[in-house]
Amino acid sequence: GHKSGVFWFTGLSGSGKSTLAQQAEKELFKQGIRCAVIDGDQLRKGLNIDLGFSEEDRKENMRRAAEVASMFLELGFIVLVPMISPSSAAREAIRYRFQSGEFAEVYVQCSLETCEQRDPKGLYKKARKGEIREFTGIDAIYEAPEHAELTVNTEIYDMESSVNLLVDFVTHNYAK
Ligand code: GGZ
Repeated sequence: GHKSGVFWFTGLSGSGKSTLAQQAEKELFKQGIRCAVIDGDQLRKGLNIDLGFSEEDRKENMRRAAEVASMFLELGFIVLVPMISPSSAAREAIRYRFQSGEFAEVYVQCSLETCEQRDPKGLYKKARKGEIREFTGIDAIYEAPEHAELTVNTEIYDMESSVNLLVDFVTHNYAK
């Protein structure tokens, strides 16, 4: 096992990545595991405020998040990174930034249809009306992972079960 690791959550907007990461962080903390959440949406309010949603900017967004994650990893943390990360190639580049035993891709799976129904921030509605452009799943591509270490389907499982699945995966494979 390992004492720390980076868990890179990929999935559509509204798939539940941020909620899953936040709740898992709470649970891992309760179990005495040092844990940090580096949220793409949050980074975009500060460190990544200069970035938009072009392919290049998303890639840079991911690169910076990976660098921050790496710093926490070196400090011995379990690092959860919820970030859409729509491009398979960009995710592979991130994977190779880390050693094999310290990185895992977590696919937060949920159909576009359900994410669009949830639409917690009304962004899909805006994207459909053309008020937001390059929106993932609408007019920007999302490439689902084919070899994620863990898939959490938030469409089939409720948040509590999804959190349990993730926490078990982390504690059994990494936080030993
Ligand atoms: C995708 C967008 C966009 C566009 C704004 N495309 O679900 P949210 O609302 O709360 O979080 C999403 C966030 C996406 O940031 P990430 O850093 O995770 O994306 S990426 O990895 O692709 O760089 C979404 C909101 O920002 N949002 N415009 N055009 N999501």
